[in-house]
Amino acid sequence: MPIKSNFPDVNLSVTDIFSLLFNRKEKPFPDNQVIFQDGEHLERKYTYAQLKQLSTDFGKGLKSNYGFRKSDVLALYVPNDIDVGPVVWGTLWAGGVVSPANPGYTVAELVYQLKDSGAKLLVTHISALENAKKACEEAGIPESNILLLGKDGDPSRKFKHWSMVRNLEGTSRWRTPKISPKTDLAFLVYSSGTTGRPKGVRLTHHNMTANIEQVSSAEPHLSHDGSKKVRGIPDAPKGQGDKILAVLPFFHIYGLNCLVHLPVFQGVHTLVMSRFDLEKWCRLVQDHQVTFSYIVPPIVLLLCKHPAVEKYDLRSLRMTNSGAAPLTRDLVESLWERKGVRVKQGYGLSETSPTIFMQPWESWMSAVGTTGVMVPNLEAKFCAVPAPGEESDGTKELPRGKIGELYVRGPNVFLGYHNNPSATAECLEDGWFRTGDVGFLDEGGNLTITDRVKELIKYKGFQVPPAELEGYLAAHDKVDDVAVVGVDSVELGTEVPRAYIVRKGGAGAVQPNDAEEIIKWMNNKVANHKKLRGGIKFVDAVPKSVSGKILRRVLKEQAKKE
Ligand code: AYL
Repeated sequence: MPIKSNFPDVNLSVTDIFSLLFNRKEKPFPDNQVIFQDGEHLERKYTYAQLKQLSTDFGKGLKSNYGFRKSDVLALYVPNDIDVGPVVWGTLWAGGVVSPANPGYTVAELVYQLKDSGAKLLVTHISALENAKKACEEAGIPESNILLLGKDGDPSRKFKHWSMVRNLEGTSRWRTPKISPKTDLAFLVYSSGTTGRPKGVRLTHHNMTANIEQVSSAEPHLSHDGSKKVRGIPDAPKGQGDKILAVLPFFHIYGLNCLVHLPVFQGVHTLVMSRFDLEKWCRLVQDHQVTFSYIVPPIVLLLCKHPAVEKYDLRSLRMTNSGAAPLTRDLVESLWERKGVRVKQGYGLSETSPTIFMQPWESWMSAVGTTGVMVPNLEAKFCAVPAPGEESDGTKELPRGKIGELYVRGPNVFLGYHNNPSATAECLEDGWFRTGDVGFLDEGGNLTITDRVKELIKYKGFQVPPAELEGYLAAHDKVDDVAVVGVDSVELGTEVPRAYIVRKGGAGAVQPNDAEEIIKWMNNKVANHKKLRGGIKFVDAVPKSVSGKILRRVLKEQAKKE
Protein backbone atom coordinates (compact mmCIF):
# COMPACT_ATOMS: atom_id res chain seq x y z
CA MET A 1 0.00 0.00 0.00
CA PRO A 2 1.43 3.38 -0.95
CA ILE A 3 2.16 5.70 1.95
CA LYS A 4 0.18 8.95 1.95
CA SER A 5 1.29 12.34 3.16
CA ASN A 6 0.31 13.31 6.73
CA PHE A 7 -1.15 16.50 5.24
CA PRO A 8 -4.64 16.35 3.77
CA ASP A 9 -4.69 16.64 -0.03
CA VAL A 10 -4.79 20.19 -1.35
CA ASN A 11 -7.11 21.28 -4.13
CA LEU A 12 -4.40 22.15 -6.66
CA SER A 13 -4.91 24.75 -9.38
CA VAL A 14 -4.70 23.46 -12.92
CA THR A 15 -3.31 26.46 -14.73
CA ASP A 16 -0.13 27.77 -16.33
CA ILE A 17 2.65 29.31 -14.24
CA PHE A 18 2.10 32.90 -15.40
CA SER A 19 -1.59 32.74 -14.51
CA LEU A 20 -0.96 31.15 -11.12
CA LEU A 21 1.47 33.92 -10.22
CA PHE A 22 -0.05 36.95 -11.91
CA ASN A 23 -3.74 36.38 -12.58
CA ARG A 24 -4.79 35.46 -9.07
CA LYS A 25 -8.24 36.41 -7.91
CA GLU A 26 -7.15 36.95 -4.34
CA LYS A 27 -3.62 37.49 -3.23
CA PRO A 28 -2.59 38.32 0.31
CA PHE A 29 -0.30 41.26 -0.52
CA PRO A 30 -0.52 44.55 -2.46
CA ASP A 31 0.57 45.12 -6.07
CA ASN A 32 3.31 47.51 -4.97
CA GLN A 33 4.96 44.88 -2.76
CA VAL A 34 8.67 44.74 -3.57
CA ILE A 35 9.53 41.16 -4.55
CA PHE A 36 13.11 41.18 -5.86
CA GLN A 37 15.88 43.57 -4.81
CA ASP A 38 19.51 43.44 -5.89
CA GLY A 39 21.55 42.71 -2.74
CA GLU A 40 24.46 44.80 -3.99
CA HIS A 41 22.85 47.61 -5.99
CA LEU A 42 19.91 48.23 -3.72
CA GLU A 43 18.29 50.77 -6.03
CA ARG A 44 17.53 47.92 -8.45
CA LYS A 45 14.25 46.36 -7.43
CA TYR A 46 10.95 45.14 -8.84
CA THR A 47 7.49 45.21 -7.34
CA TYR A 48 4.90 42.55 -8.05
CA ALA A 49 3.09 44.85 -10.51
CA GLN A 50 6.33 45.66 -12.33
CA LEU A 51 7.20 41.99 -12.65
CA LYS A 52 3.86 41.29 -14.25
CA GLN A 53 4.22 44.18 -16.68
CA LEU A 54 7.85 43.44 -17.58
CA SER A 55 7.12 39.76 -18.14
CA THR A 56 4.19 40.47 -20.43
CA ASP A 57 6.15 43.08 -22.38
CA PHE A 58 9.06 40.68 -22.85
CA GLY A 59 6.75 37.85 -23.89
CA LYS A 60 5.15 40.09 -26.53
CA GLY A 61 8.59 41.24 -27.65
CA LEU A 62 9.74 37.66 -28.10
CA LYS A 63 6.80 37.02 -30.38
CA SER A 64 6.98 40.23 -32.36
CA ASN A 65 10.78 40.57 -32.68
CA TYR A 66 11.93 36.96 -32.79
CA GLY A 67 8.96 35.06 -34.15
CA PHE A 68 9.00 33.09 -30.91
CA ARG A 69 6.39 30.31 -31.07
CA LYS A 70 4.75 27.96 -28.63
CA SER A 71 7.21 25.34 -27.29
CA ASP A 72 10.28 27.25 -28.49
CA VAL A 73 13.16 26.97 -26.03
CA LEU A 74 15.00 29.91 -24.50
CA ALA A 75 18.23 29.02 -22.69
CA LEU A 76 19.51 31.01 -19.72
CA TYR A 77 23.24 31.21 -18.98
CA VAL A 78 23.44 33.80 -16.21
CA PRO A 79 24.49 34.35 -12.62
CA ASN A 80 21.61 35.19 -10.25
CA ASP A 81 19.97 38.50 -11.02
CA ILE A 82 16.65 40.22 -10.34
CA ASP A 83 16.03 40.13 -14.12
CA VAL A 84 15.75 36.33 -14.18
CA GLY A 85 12.09 36.26 -13.08
CA PRO A 86 10.69 38.50 -15.82
CA VAL A 87 12.77 36.77 -18.51
CA VAL A 88 11.45 33.38 -17.35
CA TRP A 89 7.81 34.45 -17.07
CA GLY A 90 7.93 36.42 -20.32
CA THR A 91 9.11 33.27 -22.07
CA LEU A 92 6.36 31.22 -20.44
CA TRP A 93 3.78 33.89 -21.30
CA ALA A 94 4.82 33.50 -24.94
CA GLY A 95 4.25 29.73 -24.64
CA GLY A 96 7.95 28.93 -24.52
CA VAL A 97 10.14 26.64 -22.46
CA VAL A 98 13.07 27.83 -20.36
CA SER A 99 16.27 25.79 -20.11
CA PRO A 100 18.58 27.21 -17.43
CA ALA A 101 22.30 26.37 -17.57
CA ASN A 102 25.08 26.85 -15.02
CA PRO A 103 26.94 30.11 -15.88
CA GLY A 104 30.14 28.34 -14.86
CA TYR A 105 29.78 25.82 -17.68
CA THR A 106 32.60 25.55 -20.19
CA VAL A 107 31.75 26.19 -23.84
CA ALA A 108 31.49 22.44 -24.52
CA GLU A 109 29.13 21.88 -21.59
CA LEU A 110 26.90 24.74 -22.74
CA VAL A 111 26.93 23.54 -26.35
CA TYR A 112 25.72 20.12 -25.17
CA GLN A 113 22.71 21.67 -23.41
CA LEU A 114 21.91 24.14 -26.20
CA LYS A 115 21.90 21.37 -28.80
CA ASP A 116 20.09 18.83 -26.66
CA SER A 117 17.36 21.26 -25.63
CA GLY A 118 17.08 22.70 -29.15
CA ALA A 119 17.35 26.27 -27.78
CA LYS A 120 16.41 29.05 -30.17
CA LEU A 121 17.53 32.02 -28.07
CA LEU A 122 20.11 32.47 -25.35
CA VAL A 123 19.93 35.04 -22.56
CA THR A 124 23.29 35.64 -20.93
CA HIS A 125 25.18 38.16 -18.81
CA ILE A 126 28.05 40.35 -19.92
CA SER A 127 30.42 38.30 -17.70
CA ALA A 128 29.53 35.11 -19.60
CA LEU A 129 29.16 36.63 -23.07
CA GLU A 130 32.43 35.33 -24.54
CA ASN A 131 31.58 31.68 -23.77
CA ALA A 132 27.98 32.25 -24.81
CA LYS A 133 29.03 33.56 -28.24
CA LYS A 134 31.31 30.60 -28.89
CA ALA A 135 28.70 28.09 -27.75
CA CYS A 136 25.94 29.67 -29.84
CA GLU A 137 28.13 29.59 -32.91
CA GLU A 138 28.73 25.86 -32.42
CA ALA A 139 25.08 25.18 -31.65
CA GLY A 140 23.87 27.15 -34.69
CA ILE A 141 22.15 29.96 -32.76
CA PRO A 142 22.66 33.29 -34.59
CA GLU A 143 24.31 36.14 -32.66
CA SER A 144 21.17 38.19 -33.14
CA ASN A 145 19.40 35.68 -30.86
CA ILE A 146 21.74 36.36 -27.93
CA LEU A 147 20.30 38.75 -25.33
CA LEU A 148 21.77 40.17 -22.15
CA LEU A 149 20.32 40.67 -18.69
CA GLY A 150 21.63 42.36 -15.56
CA LYS A 151 22.75 45.82 -14.50
CA ASP A 152 25.29 46.25 -17.28
CA GLY A 153 24.46 46.04 -20.95
CA ASP A 154 26.90 45.57 -23.80
CA PRO A 155 29.21 48.60 -24.17
CA SER A 156 29.54 47.87 -27.91
CA ARG A 157 25.72 47.82 -28.17
CA LYS A 158 25.91 44.79 -30.41
CA PHE A 159 23.89 42.61 -28.07
CA LYS A 160 20.45 43.75 -26.98
CA HIS A 161 19.38 43.96 -23.37
CA TRP A 162 16.26 41.89 -22.66
CA SER A 163 14.43 44.97 -21.39
CA MET A 164 14.63 46.48 -24.89
CA VAL A 165 12.78 43.50 -26.31
CA ARG A 166 9.22 44.74 -26.30
CA ASN A 167 6.29 44.66 -28.61
CA LEU A 168 6.83 47.46 -31.13
CA GLU A 169 3.65 46.90 -33.05
CA GLY A 170 1.01 48.09 -30.59
CA THR A 171 -0.33 46.14 -27.66
CA SER A 172 -3.39 44.41 -28.97
CA ARG A 173 -2.04 41.90 -31.45
CA TRP A 174 -0.05 39.53 -29.28
CA ARG A 175 -1.72 37.13 -26.90
CA THR A 176 -0.53 34.31 -24.75
CA PRO A 177 -1.21 30.99 -26.53
CA LYS A 178 -3.46 28.34 -25.03
CA ILE A 179 -1.40 26.29 -22.61
CA SER A 180 -2.31 22.78 -21.47
CA PRO A 181 -0.79 22.81 -17.98
CA LYS A 182 -0.41 19.06 -17.61
CA THR A 183 1.29 18.39 -20.94
CA ASP A 184 2.96 21.63 -22.04
CA LEU A 185 6.52 22.04 -20.85
CA ALA A 186 7.67 25.04 -18.84
CA PHE A 187 11.25 24.01 -18.06
CA LEU A 188 13.98 21.73 -19.30
CA VAL A 189 16.44 21.57 -16.41
CA TYR A 190 19.39 19.23 -16.70
CA SER A 191 19.99 16.29 -14.39
CA SER A 192 21.84 13.02 -14.76
CA GLY A 193 19.08 11.16 -12.94
CA THR A 194 20.06 7.69 -11.84
CA THR A 195 22.68 7.07 -14.52
CA GLY A 196 24.55 8.55 -17.48
CA ARG A 197 25.06 12.09 -18.78
CA PRO A 198 22.85 15.09 -17.95
CA LYS A 199 19.42 14.83 -19.52
CA GLY A 200 16.66 17.37 -20.04
CA VAL A 201 14.08 16.95 -17.27
CA ARG A 202 10.67 17.66 -18.82
CA LEU A 203 8.81 19.76 -16.26
CA THR A 204 5.30 20.89 -17.14
CA HIS A 205 3.49 24.00 -15.96
CA HIS A 206 1.42 21.83 -13.65
CA ASN A 207 4.50 20.12 -12.17
CA MET A 208 5.79 23.50 -11.05
CA THR A 209 2.49 25.07 -9.96
CA ALA A 210 1.66 21.89 -8.01
CA ASN A 211 4.93 22.08 -6.11
CA ILE A 212 4.47 25.80 -5.42
CA GLU A 213 1.06 25.01 -3.89
CA GLN A 214 2.17 21.80 -2.13
CA VAL A 215 4.99 23.66 -0.38
CA SER A 216 3.06 26.88 0.32
CA SER A 217 0.10 25.07 1.83
CA ALA A 218 2.27 22.90 4.09
CA GLU A 219 4.45 25.80 5.16
CA PRO A 220 2.50 29.10 5.08
CA HIS A 221 4.92 30.88 7.39
CA LEU A 222 6.32 33.77 5.37
CA SER A 223 4.41 36.97 4.66
CA HIS A 224 4.84 40.48 3.29
CA ASP A 225 3.74 42.05 6.58
CA GLY A 226 5.19 39.69 9.17
CA SER A 227 1.73 38.54 10.26
CA LYS A 228 2.48 34.80 10.20
CA LYS A 229 3.22 33.31 13.59
CA VAL A 230 4.76 29.92 14.30
CA ARG A 231 4.82 28.38 17.76
CA GLY A 232 8.30 28.45 19.30
CA ILE A 233 9.74 30.61 16.50
CA PRO A 234 10.22 34.39 16.78
CA ASP A 235 8.14 36.70 14.58
CA ALA A 236 9.60 38.88 11.85
CA PRO A 237 11.10 42.10 13.30
CA LYS A 238 8.44 44.69 14.24
CA GLY A 239 7.27 46.88 11.38
CA GLN A 240 8.80 44.64 8.78
CA GLY A 241 7.60 41.65 6.80
CA ASP A 242 9.62 38.53 6.17
CA LYS A 243 12.72 38.89 4.04
CA ILE A 244 14.40 36.12 2.10
CA LEU A 245 18.07 36.15 1.18
CA ALA A 246 18.48 34.41 -2.19
CA VAL A 247 21.92 32.97 -2.68
CA LEU A 248 21.42 29.53 -4.26
CA PRO A 249 21.72 29.44 -8.03
CA PHE A 250 18.52 30.16 -9.96
CA PHE A 251 19.54 27.74 -12.72
CA HIS A 252 19.20 24.78 -10.34
CA ILE A 253 15.72 23.51 -9.53
CA TYR A 254 16.11 24.31 -5.81
CA GLY A 255 16.70 28.01 -6.54
CA LEU A 256 14.38 28.08 -9.53
CA ASN A 257 11.30 27.05 -7.59
CA CYS A 258 12.10 28.20 -4.05
CA LEU A 259 13.76 31.54 -4.89
CA VAL A 260 12.30 32.65 -8.21
CA HIS A 261 8.71 31.32 -8.03
CA LEU A 262 7.82 31.00 -4.34
CA PRO A 263 8.66 34.63 -3.39
CA VAL A 264 6.29 36.02 -6.00
CA PHE A 265 3.54 33.55 -5.06
CA GLN A 266 3.94 34.32 -1.36
CA GLY A 267 4.62 38.05 -1.85
CA VAL A 268 7.87 38.05 0.09
CA HIS A 269 10.65 40.63 -0.31
CA THR A 270 13.72 38.76 -1.60
CA LEU A 271 17.26 40.10 -1.69
CA VAL A 272 19.25 38.57 -4.52
CA MET A 273 22.98 37.80 -4.36
CA SER A 274 24.72 37.13 -7.66
CA ARG A 275 27.05 34.60 -6.03
CA PHE A 276 27.78 33.22 -2.58
CA ASP A 277 30.19 35.19 -0.43
CA LEU A 278 30.13 34.26 3.25
CA GLU A 279 30.76 37.70 4.72
CA LYS A 280 28.39 39.43 2.30
CA TRP A 281 25.72 36.89 3.18
CA CYS A 282 26.20 37.56 6.91
CA ARG A 283 26.25 41.33 6.40
CA LEU A 284 23.05 41.27 4.35
CA VAL A 285 21.27 39.15 6.98
CA GLN A 286 22.33 41.54 9.73
CA ASP A 287 21.79 44.86 7.93
CA HIS A 288 18.45 43.95 6.31
CA GLN A 289 17.07 41.87 9.18
CA VAL A 290 16.64 38.88 6.88
CA THR A 291 14.23 36.30 8.31
CA PHE A 292 14.67 33.29 6.01
CA SER A 293 17.25 31.79 3.68
CA TYR A 294 17.52 28.62 1.60
CA ILE A 295 21.00 27.20 1.97
CA VAL A 296 23.04 24.02 1.45
CA PRO A 297 25.12 21.95 3.92
CA PRO A 298 28.50 23.52 2.97
CA ILE A 299 27.08 26.95 3.89
CA VAL A 300 25.92 25.54 7.24
CA LEU A 301 29.46 24.21 7.75
CA LEU A 302 30.99 27.63 7.06
CA LEU A 303 28.53 29.33 9.41
CA CYS A 304 29.58 26.87 12.12
CA LYS A 305 33.31 27.07 11.57
CA HIS A 306 34.46 30.23 9.82
CA PRO A 307 36.02 32.84 12.15
CA ALA A 308 34.53 35.80 10.19
CA VAL A 309 31.00 34.73 11.15
CA GLU A 310 31.75 35.71 14.78
CA LYS A 311 31.36 39.42 13.92
CA TYR A 312 27.75 39.20 12.75
CA ASP A 313 24.41 39.03 14.50
CA LEU A 314 22.27 36.59 12.52
CA ARG A 315 19.40 36.25 14.98
CA SER A 316 16.84 37.99 12.74
CA LEU A 317 16.71 34.66 10.87
CA ARG A 318 13.54 32.93 11.95
CA MET A 319 14.50 29.81 10.03
CA THR A 320 16.85 28.52 7.34
CA ASN A 321 16.27 25.56 5.03
CA SER A 322 19.06 23.24 3.94
CA GLY A 323 18.72 20.84 1.04
CA ALA A 324 20.41 19.27 -1.99
CA ALA A 325 22.80 17.14 0.09
CA PRO A 326 22.83 15.43 3.51
CA LEU A 327 23.02 17.57 6.66
CA THR A 328 24.20 16.03 9.92
CA ARG A 329 22.63 16.49 13.35
CA ASP A 330 26.01 17.79 14.63
CA LEU A 331 25.95 20.73 12.23
CA VAL A 332 22.37 21.66 13.15
CA GLU A 333 23.25 21.67 16.85
CA SER A 334 26.52 23.47 16.35
CA LEU A 335 24.92 26.28 14.32
CA TRP A 336 22.28 26.76 17.03
CA GLU A 337 24.91 26.84 19.77
CA ARG A 338 27.26 29.17 17.93
CA LYS A 339 24.89 31.64 16.30
CA GLY A 340 21.36 30.97 17.58
CA VAL A 341 20.33 30.13 14.00
CA ARG A 342 17.79 27.38 13.31
CA VAL A 343 18.23 25.12 10.30
CA LYS A 344 15.75 22.55 9.05
CA GLN A 345 15.87 20.31 6.00
CA GLY A 346 14.06 19.93 2.74
CA TYR A 347 14.60 17.14 0.25
CA GLY A 348 13.82 16.95 -3.41
CA LEU A 349 15.05 16.30 -6.92
CA SER A 350 15.06 18.07 -10.27
CA GLU A 351 12.63 15.38 -11.45
CA THR A 352 10.09 16.24 -8.70
CA SER A 353 9.99 20.03 -9.26
CA PRO A 354 11.71 19.67 -6.58
CA THR A 355 10.38 19.45 -2.99
CA ILE A 356 8.99 16.09 -1.81
CA PHE A 357 9.86 16.09 1.90
CA MET A 358 10.18 19.04 4.23
CA GLN A 359 10.80 19.36 7.92
CA PRO A 360 8.06 21.47 9.51
CA TRP A 361 9.47 24.57 11.22
CA GLU A 362 8.15 23.36 14.57
CA SER A 363 10.15 20.12 14.34
CA TRP A 364 13.47 21.66 13.32
CA MET A 365 15.05 20.28 16.51
CA SER A 366 12.77 17.38 17.47
CA ALA A 367 13.12 15.72 14.03
CA VAL A 368 16.74 16.81 13.57
CA GLY A 369 18.73 14.68 11.12
CA THR A 370 15.61 13.83 9.09
CA THR A 371 14.41 15.54 5.94
CA GLY A 372 10.93 15.84 7.41
CA VAL A 373 7.56 14.72 6.14
CA MET A 374 5.98 14.26 2.71
CA VAL A 375 4.41 17.27 1.04
CA PRO A 376 0.64 17.05 0.42
CA ASN A 377 -0.77 15.18 -2.61
CA LEU A 378 2.24 12.86 -2.72
CA GLU A 379 2.47 9.07 -2.34
CA ALA A 380 5.60 7.11 -1.48
CA LYS A 381 6.81 3.53 -1.28
CA PHE A 382 10.06 1.92 -0.24
CA CYS A 383 11.39 -1.04 -2.21
CA ALA A 384 14.17 -3.56 -1.62
CA VAL A 385 17.57 -2.11 -2.48
CA PRO A 386 19.08 -3.95 -5.43
CA ALA A 387 22.31 -5.90 -4.88
CA PRO A 388 25.41 -4.32 -6.47
CA GLY A 389 25.18 -4.66 -10.24
CA GLU A 390 21.45 -5.52 -10.17
CA GLU A 391 18.64 -3.29 -11.46
CA SER A 392 15.93 -1.78 -9.25
CA ASP A 393 12.46 -2.79 -10.36
CA GLY A 394 10.16 -1.20 -7.80
CA THR A 395 8.14 -4.35 -7.17
CA LYS A 396 9.56 -5.62 -3.86
CA GLU A 397 7.72 -3.20 -1.64
CA LEU A 398 8.83 -3.13 2.00
CA PRO A 399 6.73 -2.60 5.14
CA ARG A 400 6.64 0.97 6.43
CA GLY A 401 9.68 1.82 8.56
CA LYS A 402 12.11 -0.51 6.77
CA ILE A 403 15.13 0.87 4.92
CA GLY A 404 14.53 0.81 1.19
CA GLU A 405 14.84 2.70 -2.07
CA LEU A 406 12.32 5.53 -2.22
CA TYR A 407 9.76 5.81 -5.03
CA VAL A 408 7.26 8.70 -5.21
CA ARG A 409 4.13 9.48 -7.21
CA GLY A 410 2.37 12.82 -7.46
CA PRO A 411 1.47 15.88 -9.56
CA ASN A 412 4.99 17.29 -9.28
CA VAL A 413 6.69 14.26 -10.87
CA PHE A 414 8.18 15.13 -14.28
CA LEU A 415 7.00 13.79 -17.64
CA GLY A 416 10.26 12.06 -18.49
CA TYR A 417 13.66 12.86 -20.01
CA HIS A 418 13.86 14.89 -23.19
CA ASN A 419 14.48 12.70 -26.25
CA ASN A 420 15.48 9.79 -24.05
CA PRO A 421 12.74 7.17 -23.68
CA SER A 422 15.09 4.48 -22.39
CA ALA A 423 16.34 6.65 -19.50
CA THR A 424 12.72 7.56 -18.77
CA ALA A 425 11.66 3.91 -18.74
CA GLU A 426 14.40 3.12 -16.23
CA CYS A 427 12.97 5.42 -13.58
CA LEU A 428 9.26 6.02 -14.36
CA GLU A 429 6.54 3.39 -14.33
CA ASP A 430 2.80 3.83 -13.65
CA GLY A 431 3.59 7.33 -12.42
CA TRP A 432 6.05 5.97 -9.84
CA PHE A 433 9.40 7.69 -9.96
CA ARG A 434 12.51 5.95 -8.70
CA THR A 435 14.57 8.48 -6.71
CA GLY A 436 17.80 6.45 -6.40
CA ASP A 437 17.87 7.49 -2.72
CA VAL A 438 17.64 5.04 0.17
CA GLY A 439 16.06 5.71 3.54
CA PHE A 440 13.26 4.98 5.98
CA LEU A 441 10.31 6.67 7.66
CA ASP A 442 9.96 7.03 11.43
CA GLU A 443 6.61 6.83 13.22
CA GLY A 444 5.95 10.51 12.69
CA GLY A 445 6.46 10.13 8.93
CA ASN A 446 9.89 11.80 8.91
CA LEU A 447 12.32 10.52 6.28
CA THR A 448 15.94 9.73 7.08
CA ILE A 449 18.09 9.32 3.99
CA THR A 450 20.77 6.71 4.59
CA ASP A 451 22.34 6.21 1.17
CA ARG A 452 22.25 7.03 -2.55
CA VAL A 453 22.20 4.05 -4.91
CA LYS A 454 22.35 6.05 -8.13
CA GLU A 455 25.65 7.06 -9.73
CA LEU A 456 25.21 10.76 -9.08
CA ILE A 457 27.86 12.58 -7.04
CA LYS A 458 26.92 15.75 -5.18
CA TYR A 459 29.63 18.41 -4.81
CA LYS A 460 28.23 21.06 -2.46
CA GLY A 461 24.72 20.24 -3.72
CA PHE A 462 25.74 20.50 -7.40
CA GLN A 463 25.33 17.47 -9.61
CA VAL A 464 28.46 15.76 -10.88
CA PRO A 465 27.56 12.93 -13.28
CA PRO A 466 30.38 10.37 -13.09
CA ALA A 467 29.56 9.01 -16.56
CA GLU A 468 30.35 12.42 -18.03
CA LEU A 469 33.76 12.60 -16.33
CA GLU A 470 34.49 8.99 -17.31
CA GLY A 471 33.69 9.93 -20.91
CA TYR A 472 36.35 12.64 -20.90
CA LEU A 473 38.93 10.58 -19.00
CA ALA A 474 38.57 7.54 -21.26
CA ALA A 475 39.82 9.72 -24.12
CA HIS A 476 43.09 10.60 -22.36
CA ASP A 477 46.02 8.78 -23.91
CA LYS A 478 47.30 7.46 -20.56
CA VAL A 479 43.93 5.96 -19.58
CA ASP A 480 42.91 2.38 -20.34
CA ASP A 481 39.83 2.17 -18.14
CA VAL A 482 38.25 4.43 -15.55
CA ALA A 483 35.53 4.75 -12.92
CA VAL A 484 34.57 7.93 -11.08
CA VAL A 485 32.87 7.85 -7.68
CA GLY A 486 32.12 10.33 -4.89
CA VAL A 487 34.19 10.22 -1.71
CA ASP A 488 33.50 12.24 1.44
CA SER A 489 35.67 15.23 2.24
CA VAL A 490 35.29 16.03 5.93
CA GLU A 491 37.24 19.24 5.45
CA LEU A 492 34.96 20.57 2.69
CA GLY A 493 31.79 19.04 4.15
CA THR A 494 30.80 17.52 0.81
CA GLU A 495 31.34 14.63 -1.53
CA VAL A 496 34.12 15.12 -4.09
CA PRO A 497 34.69 13.19 -7.33
CA ARG A 498 37.60 10.75 -7.43
CA ALA A 499 38.80 8.80 -10.47
CA TYR A 500 40.03 5.21 -10.30
CA ILE A 501 42.19 4.75 -13.38
CA VAL A 502 43.76 1.75 -15.04
CA ARG A 503 46.94 3.16 -16.57
CA LYS A 504 47.79 2.31 -20.16
CA GLY A 505 50.73 -0.06 -20.01
CA GLY A 506 49.67 -1.33 -16.58
CA ALA A 507 50.31 -0.20 -13.03
CA GLY A 508 54.08 -0.42 -13.58
CA ALA A 509 53.90 2.36 -16.18
CA VAL A 510 52.55 4.99 -13.74
CA GLN A 511 54.78 8.09 -13.65
CA PRO A 512 54.98 10.33 -10.54
CA ASN A 513 53.32 13.29 -12.29
CA ASP A 514 50.58 11.32 -14.11
CA ALA A 515 47.80 12.17 -11.66
CA GLU A 516 48.62 15.87 -11.64
CA GLU A 517 48.80 15.98 -15.43
CA ILE A 518 45.44 14.26 -15.88
CA ILE A 519 43.76 16.47 -13.26
CA LYS A 520 45.06 19.61 -14.98
CA TRP A 521 43.87 18.33 -18.35
CA MET A 522 40.41 17.67 -16.90
CA ASN A 523 40.22 21.08 -15.22
CA ASN A 524 40.15 22.74 -18.63
CA LYS A 525 37.25 20.62 -19.77
CA VAL A 526 34.72 20.91 -16.98
CA ALA A 527 33.00 23.47 -14.78
CA ASN A 528 34.53 24.16 -11.37
CA HIS A 529 32.17 21.86 -9.42
CA LYS A 530 33.16 18.83 -11.53
CA LYS A 531 36.92 19.04 -10.85
CA LEU A 532 38.56 15.85 -9.55
CA ARG A 533 38.96 17.20 -6.02
CA GLY A 534 39.07 13.64 -4.67
CA GLY A 535 42.20 12.98 -6.72
CA ILE A 536 43.16 9.99 -8.82
CA LYS A 537 44.01 6.45 -7.68
CA PHE A 538 45.68 4.09 -10.10
CA VAL A 539 44.31 0.55 -9.93
CA ASP A 540 44.92 -2.76 -11.68
CA ALA A 541 41.31 -3.15 -12.75
CA VAL A 542 37.95 -1.39 -12.35
CA PRO A 543 35.51 -3.68 -10.47
CA LYS A 544 32.62 -4.63 -12.78
CA SER A 545 29.55 -6.84 -12.72
CA VAL A 546 29.21 -9.76 -15.14
CA SER A 547 27.22 -7.52 -17.44
CA GLY A 548 30.09 -5.02 -17.47
CA LYS A 549 28.59 -2.38 -15.16
CA ILE A 550 31.00 -0.52 -12.91
CA LEU A 551 30.52 -1.62 -9.29
CA ARG A 552 30.70 1.84 -7.82
CA ARG A 553 29.66 0.75 -4.39
CA VAL A 554 32.72 -1.51 -4.15
CA LEU A 555 34.95 1.49 -4.86
CA LYS A 556 33.05 3.67 -2.39
CA GLU A 557 33.43 1.07 0.34
CA GLN A 558 37.12 0.84 -0.47
CA ALA A 559 37.45 4.65 -0.23
CA LYS A 560 35.83 4.63 3.22
CA LYS A 561 38.48 2.25 4.52
CA GLU A 562 41.42 4.26 3.14
P1 AYL B 1 19.03 17.49 -7.69
N1 AYL B 1 19.50 15.15 2.09
C1 AYL B 1 20.22 14.26 1.40
N2 AYL B 1 20.29 14.25 0.05
C2 AYL B 1 19.59 15.17 -0.61
C3 AYL B 1 18.78 16.14 0.06
C4 AYL B 1 18.77 16.10 1.48
N3 AYL B 1 18.08 16.98 2.19
N4 AYL B 1 18.19 16.89 -0.88
C5 AYL B 1 18.60 16.43 -2.09
N5 AYL B 1 19.45 15.40 -1.93
C6 AYL B 1 20.15 14.63 -2.98
O1 AYL B 1 18.26 16.92 -8.79
C7 AYL B 1 19.45 13.31 -3.24
O2 AYL B 1 20.42 12.34 -3.55
O3 AYL B 1 17.97 18.31 -6.85
C8 AYL B 1 18.61 13.63 -4.45
O4 AYL B 1 18.27 12.49 -5.21
O5 AYL B 1 20.22 18.31 -8.03
C9 AYL B 1 19.49 14.56 -5.21
O6 AYL B 1 20.11 15.37 -4.20
C10 AYL B 1 18.72 15.42 -6.17
O7 AYL B 1 19.56 16.35 -6.73
C11 AYL B 1 14.17 21.49 -1.33
C12 AYL B 1 14.14 21.70 -2.68
C13 AYL B 1 16.21 20.30 -1.59
C14 AYL B 1 15.17 21.23 -3.46
C15 AYL B 1 16.19 20.52 -2.94
C16 AYL B 1 17.31 20.00 -3.72
C17 AYL B 1 17.00 19.53 -5.10
C18 AYL B 1 18.26 18.89 -5.66
C19 AYL B 1 15.19 20.78 -0.80
O8 AYL B 1 13.14 21.96 -0.57
